[in-house]
Amino acid sequence: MPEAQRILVIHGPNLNLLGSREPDVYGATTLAEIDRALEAAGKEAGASLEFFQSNHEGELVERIQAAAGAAEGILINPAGLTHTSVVLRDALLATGLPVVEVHLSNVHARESFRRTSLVSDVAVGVVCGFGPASYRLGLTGLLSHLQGSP
Ligand code: CA2
Repeated sequence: MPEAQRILVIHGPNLNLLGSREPDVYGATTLAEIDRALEAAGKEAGASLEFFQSNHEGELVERIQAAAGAAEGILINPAGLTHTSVVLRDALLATGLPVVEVHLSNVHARESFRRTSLVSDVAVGVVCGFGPASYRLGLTGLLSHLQGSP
């Protein structure tokens, strides 16, 4: 049996609030529910997933740094840090790992500042606008990238 692909799933600041506030924008699904569904999808596809959420930029950087050599890819919703964080971008680049950026909302259909991402150009792909399904679609894309599909 081939080794499971190890994927680190990162959730940025405030995503711990999912399901409890602003359901009109971000839906009613909690982060734990998203993780559970993603874990099942990963298992089905032969991947083992690790999950990490933090509201602190430095903690996110440290977890990303630790993924180098310990994971094959990173699936990340950088949340608000998408639009501002050079340090998160630098940490992702430094791992040398393929990164897929995901967003629940369609960031292009909202305020103009959300159209800027400091992560997108260092990612192999970006998925946004499909609610929790963005994560599953992003995982499928990341795994197919790892298998060498164009
Ligand atoms: O659509 C996404 O997934 C975002 O990454 C979510 C970020 C936002 O800053 C990005 O532009 C797009 C916000 C995450 C905050 O999540 C909350 C969830 C529930 C209640 C309040 C905030």
